[in-house]
Amino acid sequence: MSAATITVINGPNLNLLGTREPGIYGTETLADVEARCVAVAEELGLALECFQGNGEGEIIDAIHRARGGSAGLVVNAGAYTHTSIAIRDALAAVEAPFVEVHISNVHAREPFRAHSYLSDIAAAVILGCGTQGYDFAIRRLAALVSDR
Ligand code: CA2
Repeated sequence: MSAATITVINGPNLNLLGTREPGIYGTETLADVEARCVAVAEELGLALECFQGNGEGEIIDAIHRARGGSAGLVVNAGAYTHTSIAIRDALAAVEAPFVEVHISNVHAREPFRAHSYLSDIAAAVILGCGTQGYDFAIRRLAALVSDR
């Protein structure tokens, strides 16, 4: 049997990780984060696919591609978290669970970051753990997938 696949989706501006605002987002680049996700998935016997997009439509297309093929998703939709009913609808159409991740503690920032269109349909939400949140999310999905 082939390994279950976890899909990691990062939204707008997360390609800039490690280049600016280290006090909020840390010093790791997106490539560093994705490499760590691959290592964690390998440790857990999972396959991993990563996607980053700056546009709402391309993120929705990536979520659609995960339908059927992916056992679970890690989603940091960036600022679209706070605005996008379309990304919410795409995630609601995926049978597999998703874990919402934010590198920063959005509740300790501007009030407009406190609302998420995704949290109430997420299997779990991880906030303010830095880029380690992706690691936690994959481990949580591994537990959820093995329970199915
Ligand atoms: O804390 C998070 O992970 C966020 O999803 C990051 C988004 C922000 O809009 C959300 O409210 C919270 C922004 C990502 C921007 O990433 C950058 C990384 C480095 C330099 C500049 C932006």
